[in-house]
Formats: sequence, structure tokens, C-alpha cells
Amino acid sequence: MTTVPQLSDQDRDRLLADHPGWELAREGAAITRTFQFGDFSEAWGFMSRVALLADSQDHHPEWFNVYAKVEITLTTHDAGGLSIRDSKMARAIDDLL
Ligand code: H2B
Repeated sequence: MTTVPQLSDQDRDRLLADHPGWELAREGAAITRTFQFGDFSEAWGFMSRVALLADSQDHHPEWFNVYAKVEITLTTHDAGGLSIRDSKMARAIDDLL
């Protein structure tokens, strides 16, 4: 397992400011965002694109789906909290919308 540095408080605050919709979870160790789509097909299409992105970046989301709703939580297990990998993934996910 690689050791990845955690984001500084300043970088974490910038991440939240740059990505409205994402909020802190797990006492600052993760960020989470809920996405609402029109139906299951749209939600699943989005999840498919996120999955490909995640595998290409070797950074995988924790997520929950019910019909048209997708909840994504990002954290870096190798860092024990938030890292630059989560910032990049949040940006890439937002760019899919
Ligand atoms: N995803 C997430 N969210 N955190 C990690 O630390 C992580 C990962 N590490 N995907 C990667 C895979 C690591 O286990 C592999 C071996 O590169």
C-alpha cells in the first residue's frame, strides 16, 4: 500500500470552495455528494462513466444507488483521509455532468 499525503486544511477548504455540492463527511476524512437523475438509466449511465474514470485513475468511489439517485463518497484509503486523488476525482466527476 502506497502512502499518500493528506490534504492540508487549506487545500481541503479550496476543494470545497471549488466544488459546490460536495461536503465534508466522516469528520473531515471524506467528501460526499448526492446526484439526482431523471431515471435509473441516466443514473446508471453516469455510474458507468464514473467507474471507467475511477479505474483509469486507480481511485475508486464508495457509492450508493437507489433508482435515479447516486450518492458518492470520496476518500483515500492509502492516506487515511482526503488527498489530491479526491480533488482530482471530484473535478473529473463534476466535469461529466
Ligand atoms: N481507491 C481509493 N478510494 N483509495 C485508495 O487508497 C485506493 C483506491 N487505492 N483504489 C488504490 C485503489 C490501491 O489499492 C491500488 C493497489 O492502487
